[in-house]
Amino acid sequence: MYKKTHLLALATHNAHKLEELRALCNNTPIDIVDNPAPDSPVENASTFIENALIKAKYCAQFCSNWVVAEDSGLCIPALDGKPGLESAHYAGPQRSQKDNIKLVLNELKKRHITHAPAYFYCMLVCIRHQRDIQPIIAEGYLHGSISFEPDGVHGFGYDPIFIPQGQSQSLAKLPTNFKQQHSHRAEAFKGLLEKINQLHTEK
Ligand code: ITT
Repeated sequence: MYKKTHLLALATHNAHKLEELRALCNNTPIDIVDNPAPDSPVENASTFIENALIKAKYCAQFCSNWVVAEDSGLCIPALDGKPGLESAHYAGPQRSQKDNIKLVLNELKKRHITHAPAYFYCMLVCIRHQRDIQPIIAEGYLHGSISFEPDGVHGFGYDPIFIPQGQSQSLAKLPTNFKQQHSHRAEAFKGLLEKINQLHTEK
């Protein structure tokens, strides 16, 4: 059993993110507790990092732990980077993830695009308290392309239409440990962990 020395609160209401980040904490000194905030702040910034900080600072009001938040999305250059920051609600505030996928595929078809490179991006921020002026930050990418036939049941969001570079199946079809090793979230988490460890060895 790995000794857990850092207990971080995760500022998300997305159960899939929580599950993926918890799994990434295996064999690390980090453990993640549920979001103590009763609701979510408005994410109205124009960059991933600012939105992640909005979530982290909001959550930090409700606990004394260090807080981690992440803002992520699918970016498709052929759609000028969309859904991007709007990934969670691309088809509208009340629409499902299936509607989001449908809209992405329709937008590509409308432009007669048959091959669409794309990438997932994840920005992770960690703050020690609400007024932390030096947030610890790390980012991650997963490159690939869009599949026009949604397929698979693993994961969440756009996983059924995203084929990682070098693979022939969607993220939702690949074994779940693929994301644990290669995802944008996994890369960002590794970076964050290195920085947190560094802080502790510098002390
Ligand atoms: P919180 O703000 O509560 O963390 P959220 O889902 O609203 O949850 P974001 O605003 O960061 O989070 O939006 C991220 C969206 O990007 C997410 O809802 C998916 O649509 C998409 N996304 C991010 N990572 C993904 C992944 O690993 N697989 C599939 N889709 C992903």
